[in-house]
Amino acid sequence: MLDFSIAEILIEDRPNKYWEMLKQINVKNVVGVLPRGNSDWRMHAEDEPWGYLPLLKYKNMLSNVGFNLVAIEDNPPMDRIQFGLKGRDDDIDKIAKMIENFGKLGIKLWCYNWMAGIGWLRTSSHINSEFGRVSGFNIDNIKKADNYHIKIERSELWKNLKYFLDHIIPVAEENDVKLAMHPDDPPISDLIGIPRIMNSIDSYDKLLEINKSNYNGITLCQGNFTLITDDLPDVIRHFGDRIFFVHFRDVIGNKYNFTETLIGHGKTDLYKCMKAYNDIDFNGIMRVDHVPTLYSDDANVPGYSYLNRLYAIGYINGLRDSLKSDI
Ligand SMILES: [Mn+2]
Repeated sequence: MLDFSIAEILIEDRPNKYWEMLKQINVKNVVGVLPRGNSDWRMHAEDEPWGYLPLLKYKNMLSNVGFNLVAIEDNPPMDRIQFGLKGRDDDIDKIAKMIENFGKLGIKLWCYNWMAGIGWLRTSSHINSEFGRVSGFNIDNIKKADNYHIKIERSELWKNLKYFLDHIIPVAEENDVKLAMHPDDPPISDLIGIPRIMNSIDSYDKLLEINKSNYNGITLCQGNFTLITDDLPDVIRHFGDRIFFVHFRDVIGNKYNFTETLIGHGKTDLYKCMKAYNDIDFNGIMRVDHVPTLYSDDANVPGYSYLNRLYAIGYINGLRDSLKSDI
């Protein structure tokens, strides 16, 4: 049975008209980011947006509008943890505290990633396509880029990840907060001189192997996973109940050269994916991810067109309804 919750990510620091539109199409659950830019009238922003009080204020703002904050998708500073640098234990302690705060506030999922140093990357955010402006990545564009200033071996990244999980997962268990690892984006194994480790099915098997807790799980970002497998529905069945969170989007191209595209016009068979979520009784959270920017849309963040996200939410609802047993 498909008992998942459709949530939408809110990237604004205060209510806007899109939030009202989401409620009107029955989206009540939302995914948030750390309220790092939520400044007051003195332009004072929080130094530690993972602290209890900033998170409380953020959650209350959302619930005052009528939303239930079900997940946070954002990395606090993690460079020292990922690179294994001096001071990493202080940063791990901060994350432990953040997880405790999530627990106190009923935020039951944290989506994080292990993209050390650089984070997710696009080489263009304003490519014209028949569906509106889209973001894309082309590895040829970054051939002349300087290597990242820190060097690290792949094996060290794995060691540091295990060290991190062994410290944080017990805190997550105690506070009933699940961890959902987002894949490397783009899902390639080296980026500007830094190895990356979360970009294959094997690497996700290994993630689940190095810490076997039920709180150690996956963000299945379709746009990335579809670039590392030719059979995404099979991968969904393979990971089953360790998928806690789904990013519903699609791309065209390959992992070295791709653009995002309108839902239903990419390389992924979305109906078969939804059937696979049905097969595994997916009961986590699903949200729309990057979409093309539609003409006249007034969202100013590439990939987060208000109108097209509404379209994608409708698409998900339609696919889900098509699988209801009484139809
Ligand atoms: Mn994603």
